[in-house]
Amino acid sequence: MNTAHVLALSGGVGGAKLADGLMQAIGGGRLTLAVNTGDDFSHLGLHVSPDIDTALYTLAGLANPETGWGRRDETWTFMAALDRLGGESWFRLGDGDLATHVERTRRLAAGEPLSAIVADFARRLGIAADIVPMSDQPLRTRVHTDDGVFDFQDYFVRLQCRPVTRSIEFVGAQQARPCAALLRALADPALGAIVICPSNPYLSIAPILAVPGLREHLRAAGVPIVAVSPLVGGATVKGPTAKIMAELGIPVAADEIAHHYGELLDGFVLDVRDAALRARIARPVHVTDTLMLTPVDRVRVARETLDFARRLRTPR
Ligand code: FO1
Repeated sequence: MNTAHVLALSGGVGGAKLADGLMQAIGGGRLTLAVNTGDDFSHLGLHVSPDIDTALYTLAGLANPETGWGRRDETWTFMAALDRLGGESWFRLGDGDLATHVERTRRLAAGEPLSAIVADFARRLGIAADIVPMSDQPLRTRVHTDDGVFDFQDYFVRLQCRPVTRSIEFVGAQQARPCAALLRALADPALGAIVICPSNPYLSIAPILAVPGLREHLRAAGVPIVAVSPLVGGATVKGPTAKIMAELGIPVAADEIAHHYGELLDGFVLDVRDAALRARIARPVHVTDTLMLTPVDRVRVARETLDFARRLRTPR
């Protein structure tokens, strides 16, 4: 198998960590990172793309190591001033981060597609990977809960994922098309593997797969598709994956994640703490320590994932 070009699908923090490891693991190769934009929203008049920005900051070495989102060494003068004026301060925009949202909003209003803006930001931040939104059309994740229906950031940040989830909707999915740069990556003869990062399968990867035709394009690429489990020892490293699974009536276990991806997958990377579930997974499994606490862990998990994909026979 060729690892000259790897395509990874990612949500926010967990996905960006593996993408960072993949970038180093492929050396001189190419990484295309297709990122969820279902979390995007308009806030204070600005277009905010949280998962795209987490990818940009992580791959540029600018990410806040404590939160995983936002920028390191950030200052909060804007937020403090806004708070003082009684403005909306539940979603925290740091001073440096604010520049990203202001400039993106200006360029979108001038008619540029999101993908072109993100590609330019990545180039200016010195990122070698191609970071692409899954789609240039708006697709918005909406969470149906016992307390009502919420836009994603309302549910995730303002309500801290407290309401009990009943279902998840991707508004605008039928009008969305896969981003052209993503389709180009899938048609690249040098493409050797597709990696589904350990992001929330229901909130972060599902919106990507909800873009009509994308699943078929992924399969048609004819390269191994492997997912890295977001569950470690039956629990979530960060975020509400386990909570949402329980609320949706899905047993909180890594084999259920492999089952959820189903036919799309050729292989599954399972955490060593969940090794007992191996026999319940209908696809080849690689067992390893998937926790990415350090930069060294990121590269190790990425290398093992690519080696595993390389060992899989090219599917169908
Ligand atoms: N997450 C929070 O929990 N609280 C915040 O105030 C917050 C602000 C924020 C600002 C910019 C940005 O790009 C991301 C931000 N996030 C914040 C993270 C983010 O909204 C979520 O982690 C993702 O949408 C889920 O992947």
